[in-house]
Amino acid sequence: TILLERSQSIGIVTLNRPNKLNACTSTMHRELVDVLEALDQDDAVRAVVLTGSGRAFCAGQDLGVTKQGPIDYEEALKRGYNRVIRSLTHLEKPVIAAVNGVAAGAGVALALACDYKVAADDASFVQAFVHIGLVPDSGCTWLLPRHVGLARAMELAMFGDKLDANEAETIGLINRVVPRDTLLAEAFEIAQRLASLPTRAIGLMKRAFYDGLESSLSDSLDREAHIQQLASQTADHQEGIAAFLEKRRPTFRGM
Ligand code: LHQ
Repeated sequence: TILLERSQSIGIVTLNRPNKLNACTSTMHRELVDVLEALDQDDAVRAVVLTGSGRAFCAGQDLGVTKQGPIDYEEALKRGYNRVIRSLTHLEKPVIAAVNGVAAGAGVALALACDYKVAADDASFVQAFVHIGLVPDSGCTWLLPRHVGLARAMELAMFGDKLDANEAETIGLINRVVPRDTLLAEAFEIAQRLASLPTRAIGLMKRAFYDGLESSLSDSLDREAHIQQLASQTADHQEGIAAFLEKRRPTFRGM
């Protein structure tokens, strides 16, 4: 249900249940966590793209499984979605969401947990939870207001209206909208650009931003100092300084 392709230094992860609009099952969660952990460990990979096959990005939880009997939602979330969201946000490399179509429910969370979001012009975003009497989960209550502010987040969650890609860009839910036919090429180009940057520094800044969102300015200052110390020990920092002094472009190797 998850495809992994490596191309140059990019890992391309594809949610692959197109006839169910890539709605998530527990198998899919397990595979996704395994793939993301493998990419995190793989030094040859310096950026990751997450996309969906077919006409949707991800329709959230597979509602069909409710027919097989009652689900313990708390368990399903803790074992499934929560681990996926942590794998994305803890991955110390840039992750690009290439949103190829509708993202609904937890599918929106998958995109929000990525570090850069590019969407096809016909993609859309819907906080579908309210339509089935549920509340936003999979990190949406944390991620959504941090992207679009509390007023918009509450509005999207309460009404559950579909937001098109251009509106999503305008309110800061995503970074960029591109023509549908060029989505994967654009996402790959963004990934390549990010992969040519100092990967360790990007991984560390990602950690610092997430931690910073949950702590005081004073604690953030101390944490930045510590994280900067780690960044300063990388070969890419030495290369950056050398290139500056020699008035040439740096060649970062991601270490
Ligand atoms: C689907 C689904 C789907 C199964 C489309 N499941 N088949 C986590 C843990 C535990 C519990 C609860 O919640 C969560 C987190 C969540 O994510 S809750 C939110 C779950 N997701 C939704 O409520 C979204 C439901 N889907 C929709 O609202 C629409 O399908 C969207 C807006 C995604 C797309 O609409 P359309 O483009 O009009 O497509 P469609 O509705 O015709 O769907 C196409 C097919 O995909 C259809 O199957 P069929 O056999 O008739 O062709 C749908 O039944 C199926 N599908 N979403 N989540």
